[in-house]
Amino acid sequence: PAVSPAPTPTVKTGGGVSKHGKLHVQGTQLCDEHGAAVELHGMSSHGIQWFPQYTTKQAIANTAAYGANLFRVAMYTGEGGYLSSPAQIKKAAYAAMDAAIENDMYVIIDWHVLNEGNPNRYSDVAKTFFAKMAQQYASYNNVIYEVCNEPCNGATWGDVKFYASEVIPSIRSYDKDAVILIGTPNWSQDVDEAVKGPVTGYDNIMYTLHFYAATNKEDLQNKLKSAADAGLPIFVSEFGICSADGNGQVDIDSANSWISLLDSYGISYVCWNLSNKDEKSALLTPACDKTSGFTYEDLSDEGKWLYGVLTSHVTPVLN
Ligand code: IDC
Repeated sequence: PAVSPAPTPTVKTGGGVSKHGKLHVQGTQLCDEHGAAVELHGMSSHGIQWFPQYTTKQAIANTAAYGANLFRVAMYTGEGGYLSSPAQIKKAAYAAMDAAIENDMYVIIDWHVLNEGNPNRYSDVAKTFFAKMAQQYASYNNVIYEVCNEPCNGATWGDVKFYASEVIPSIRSYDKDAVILIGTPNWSQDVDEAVKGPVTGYDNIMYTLHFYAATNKEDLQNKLKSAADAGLPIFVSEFGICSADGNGQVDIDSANSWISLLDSYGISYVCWNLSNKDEKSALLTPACDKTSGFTYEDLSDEGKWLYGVLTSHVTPVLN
């Protein structure tokens, strides 16, 4: 099917770590080492316990060629993820991060809390994990820490704040200033809660908002606007353009209105997910069995749309 063109971006920021260097947060805005506002764009892996084949250097290079300067490593805690096989999953996460780093990209290590609901349930494990991660990667400007994907099932902002107060020090004991992303309640939608009592005492903290364009429209956009206007630094570390279940139908009009909004606020965004799983939120078609060297025809509806968005923000390397 035809995919309508992406909106004209208001911010054009391409270029990877060698161009932008160490990131920091100034007010609500993510900035680069030279003090310029920067937007990071890219794709998220699917769960690395299921689709590690799309986290290789070549697979990620393909996303960079589309104009992405960020890759997110979704390390599920549940569903066969880190909690059940820590050694194996940690190895997969390190491999994915190293692959992104070799491509000169920023990389998010995402502690993908989902069905666990309240991140405090496994905060001891998280603390140990993030301390090791920070120890390993503190000298790289590439790494962004996402301490909990989506608090849900009744986890409150108070719960998340408590969790953050436990986990942030283990990162900061090795990495003094890398950007840290904190999830918000209700599947990372309630940025209005974070606005009422942001985490204090640390620099370079941002709060995540996640949306799925066919499900989340004006209400959530208004939440984003109010929170950003009130001074909350927001990062869209995950979004899709289909329904929130990762399937259903893509909604291109809603997707485009989200991108225009994010661009107007200079907010960075990461699209879910780089895989060929038979679901609408997968960026590759189920028929594509390549794990790199993807062509336009290999892209799903969401993939083609994202290609338009990414290439409109930078001068593409590929055609
Ligand atoms: C979905 C995947 C799907 C998988 C499911 C369960 O697309 O293949 O079976 O997780 O783990 C999120 C989550 C993200 C979800 C995605 C779509 O962060 O893990 O992925 N979603 O449901 N939040 C809102 C939507």
